[in-house]
Amino acid sequence: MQRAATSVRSGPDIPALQAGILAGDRRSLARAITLAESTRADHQEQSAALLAAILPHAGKAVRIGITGTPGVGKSTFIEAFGKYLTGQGLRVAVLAVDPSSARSGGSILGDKTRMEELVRDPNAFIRPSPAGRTLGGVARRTREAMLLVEAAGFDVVLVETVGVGQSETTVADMVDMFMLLLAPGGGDDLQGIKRGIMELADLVVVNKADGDLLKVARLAKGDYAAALRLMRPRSPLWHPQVMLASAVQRTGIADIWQAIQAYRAALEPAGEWERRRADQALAWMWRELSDGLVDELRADSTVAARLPRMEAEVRVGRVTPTAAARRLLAAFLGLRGDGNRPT
Ligand SMILES: Nc1nc2c(ncn2[C@@H]2O[C@H](COP(=O)(O)OP(=O)(O)O)[C@@H](O)[C@H]2O)c(=O)[nH]1
Ligand SMILES: [Mg+2]
Repeated sequence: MQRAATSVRSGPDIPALQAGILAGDRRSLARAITLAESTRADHQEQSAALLAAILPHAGKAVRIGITGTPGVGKSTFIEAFGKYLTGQGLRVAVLAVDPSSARSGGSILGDKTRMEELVRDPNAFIRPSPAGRTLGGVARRTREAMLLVEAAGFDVVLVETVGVGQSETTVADMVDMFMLLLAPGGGDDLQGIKRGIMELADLVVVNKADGDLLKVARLAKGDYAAALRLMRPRSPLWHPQVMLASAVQRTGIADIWQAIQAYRAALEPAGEWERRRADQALAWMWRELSDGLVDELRADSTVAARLPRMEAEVRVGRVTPTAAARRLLAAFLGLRGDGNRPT
């Protein structure tokens, strides 16, 4: 279908989208995120141009990752915390990284029934996890959405994830502060939470510290604090804290925001806040580079022709994985026209 001659190409008007985002227009923002999530090559190109244009206006938000096993109260907490923040006059965006959502058909944020107030709040913006086959793909789009919401003037970005594969590490790598939500009780077995996730946490929140659970929540807080003291802190400037909260009764919420401010005050003057972001940006570039190279390699016909046999030989142990990788790389590079194409 051809458009009228006045339109350069079918697709969104990028300068208009850019202006809309910078003016804080939610529809422009939503459309820009949809564009970033599209897998169409022309959309990706337009999205890249838009992201480059808004980049100087991004980076001003506090980026907070939130993780915890299903049922611990993440959605309820985000509702309470988000409403607290908008009550402080801040604008809050909620994003998610959930690589399982494509398979299960529903994102962790798809269920917005626990965020009824926040959904209707004009100072909040909630975006479910993008669908994607790989964690890398889902994470890339969430990172881009984060830049877009920042350019649109949001002050706090909450990135939610659940313990699916490597998703916590991925989210920890894109935020300033990583928060782990735990339920009271189960202090001894850490409720199946892997030690590695505990090590990523800058802040541990024992949720559901209310009613009959309050006593056991206090005990759990002590257990978790003891466990954290045995771990190496991520930064010498900050020792991860354990705090109590009730997302339902909305207690402990202000203290958590205060702890986040204290964390920032500890890291920022020393330059560590910015250094972390710089490291994250560089790591992102390298991930894009390796993803891009692997995509090119897989799309290469010479490599594609050799791949099945090579994989079979690696499977049965006739060729070592290293040797197979080297041969496939050589086949790939041989195609790049250096006259050194292996036979
Ligand atoms: N008692 C109590 N229940 C809570 C609290 N936060 C969440 N819940 C309940 O825990 C269940 C799971 O909450 P939800 O927010 O959906 O958890 P998620 O799966 O981590 O997003 C729901 O029944 C909530 O009402 C809390 O602070 N106190
Ligand atoms: Mg939830």
